[in-house]
Amino acid sequence: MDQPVLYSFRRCPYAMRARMALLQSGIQVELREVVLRDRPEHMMEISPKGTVPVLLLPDGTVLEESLDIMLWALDDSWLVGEWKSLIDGNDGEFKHHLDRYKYNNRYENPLLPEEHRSHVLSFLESYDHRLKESSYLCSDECTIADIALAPFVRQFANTNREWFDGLSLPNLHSWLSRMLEDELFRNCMAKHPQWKPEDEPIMFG
Ligand SMILES: N[C@@H](CCC(=O)N[C@@H](CS)C(=O)NCC(=O)O)C(=O)O
Repeated sequence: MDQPVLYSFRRCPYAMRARMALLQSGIQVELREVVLRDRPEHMMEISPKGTVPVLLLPDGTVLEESLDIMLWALDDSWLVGEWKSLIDGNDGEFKHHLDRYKYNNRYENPLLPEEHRSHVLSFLESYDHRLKESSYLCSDECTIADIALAPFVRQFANTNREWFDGLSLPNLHSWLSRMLEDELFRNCMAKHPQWKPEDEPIMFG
């Protein structure tokens, strides 16, 4: 195996951030598109927890957390400011409320969807505040925090686009549009059929 192998799922926000980081770094990987209800045997062998993304390196190392894949792909110039606490907040509280807002009936004893939405809103207000100071979350350049958070803010926005667009958060709106219109995001959203072991490799990057 000469190239890393990435098990990915196009619509997964964790996989999106990993694909963006890999594209940004210019590292080419073999992309294997996963359908979550029909996960490949090989992926489950190397990463029994069964989540995507998973990156298998040529030396056999397995990276099974999107943040580890981003940190492996990006050089230190991408780690700026409070990137770690922003990602922790996103992957923790933000994601918790996003899921319960979007898929409220899948959870036992959730708050009302609107209450979960309000919790997410307080994060968005703090992002908007930051984006008043700089073009991106931690600096005037795009950094790891922007790549890591944008797919989740996008998912929240798309849950009720009209409501999101009506918020008075101009800096956040402009940031999200810039992130989603960027080539990096558009290229990371290319469509691929479900991977089968007998397929010719699809190279990504
Ligand atoms: N902490 C993991 C989370 C990855 C994750 O939860 N991915 C979802 C898809 S968006 C998944 O694979 N879920 C497994 C399932 O739904 O069974 C990471 O950052 O990579």
